[in-house]
Amino acid sequence: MTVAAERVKTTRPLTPEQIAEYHENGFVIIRGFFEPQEIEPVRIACENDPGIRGQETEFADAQGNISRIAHWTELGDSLLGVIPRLARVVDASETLLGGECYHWHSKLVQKRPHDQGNIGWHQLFGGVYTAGCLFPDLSVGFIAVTTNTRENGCVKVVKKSHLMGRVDTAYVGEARLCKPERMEKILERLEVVYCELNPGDAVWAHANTIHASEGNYTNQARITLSVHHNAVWNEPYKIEGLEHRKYIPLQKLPDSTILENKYQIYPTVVQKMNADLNKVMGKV
Ligand SMILES: O=C(O)CCC(=O)C(=O)O
Repeated sequence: MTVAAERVKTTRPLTPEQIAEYHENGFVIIRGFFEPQEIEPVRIACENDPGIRGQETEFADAQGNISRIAHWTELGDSLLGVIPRLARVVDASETLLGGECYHWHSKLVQKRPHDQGNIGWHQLFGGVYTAGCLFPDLSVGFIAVTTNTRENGCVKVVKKSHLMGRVDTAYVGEARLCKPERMEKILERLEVVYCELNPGDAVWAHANTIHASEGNYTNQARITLSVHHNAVWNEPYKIEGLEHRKYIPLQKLPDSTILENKYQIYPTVVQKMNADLNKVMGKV
């Protein structure tokens, strides 16, 4: 099912305006990145994939309210193994990072109706720095599986926060977040953007872009699939015990893979995580 990487290119490249917006603001919203027919099977997998349903890590905030996260590093031929390898996804990350990238990890973050878990302010680089990555040369793509609104806990980002570099972290409850004292000052000076998305819309963000999400106060589930890629030159310098973070060349797949049903539906193998968002249980 794999296709030689050099032969596969996206038919939906980012536009020069989208690329410029990402570099200027630290994120870019890409409307209609996936067709509704491509993204609906992901929502169904959340309900039916025995690798996911019931296997999520329940991630509690300081008040004990939960979000549910399924996390995987290995990419198989299941739907959720295929999406991080799709040409449009890989090419977006490589265009924004400026060169070849590989899969770091992917997550399904679910806030079921009335799950009131807050995911506090953090940077992707906050966690991967301790994993031994020297540069903030990772990208994260948040893809809306269901409608994401402010009321149901959509991802929110601090515009231009990528320009600040790495912000010191501190544990707030079990989660390691941007230091609250500094965060308070950042929020006085920079704008917060709530990324309200329809299913299939996506947001690509820089590893230093500070982001978070609030609780779901509606009757609708909020589900987001996030795909993380690391630049090849940014492989962690300490690999012992972190073999799952090693550079493995990505086998890109054509954009048409989902619409042509060229994937297996189940199962996706997920790993338990801890509250640090970037840490798989027991290892970074
Ligand atoms: O999907 C969300 O609510 C936020 C997830 C997040 O912040 C992350 O995966 O780093």
